[in-house]
Amino acid sequence: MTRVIVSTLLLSSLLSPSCDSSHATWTYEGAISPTLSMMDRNSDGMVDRSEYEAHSYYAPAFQSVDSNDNGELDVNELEQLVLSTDPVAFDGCSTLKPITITLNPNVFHPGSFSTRVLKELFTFMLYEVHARNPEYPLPSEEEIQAAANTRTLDSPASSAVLESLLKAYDEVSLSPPSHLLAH
Ligand SMILES: [Ca+2]
Ligand SMILES: [Ca+2]
Repeated sequence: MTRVIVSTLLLSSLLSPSCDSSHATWTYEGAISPTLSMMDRNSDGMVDRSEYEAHSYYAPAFQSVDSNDNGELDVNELEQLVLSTDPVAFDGCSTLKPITITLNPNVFHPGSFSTRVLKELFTFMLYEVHARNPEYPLPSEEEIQAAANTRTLDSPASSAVLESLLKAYDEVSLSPPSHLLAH
């Protein structure tokens, strides 16, 4: 094993323009070498089937990784394994699952900064009321968007939405955001 590490370091040094090992060129072999060293329990510089299977978990079967079919894995075969395999597989976890979170389209929307801030404020307030009382009638998506499009809290459309939301907060016994109480 020591021989492999040394030869890898030598290789890295040879590849480095400065020939200074502290600035050795990054190589796949160099990156994989510590992994091979860790798996190589009998320190013969190769990873045999039992050494591989002690760590492989859900990784591909040994024979599919042993591309030259000599019963042992060298650093290049391990490199190809890493490059072709989802890293999660090495952690003993199941393979990656599809994302199941559905993004709320109300949270991400185009428009100017002021429009977005107003829409987020109104939408936040709407969700707070809705969480407390799903039956309570609230401004529609269109009303909120129209108010946000005015880009100001003092516009008639925004004032109407805000007023109805503040009334809703009061009626479902919620405290509204304190900076809105002056309005
Ligand atoms: Ca070995
Ligand atoms: Ca092999």
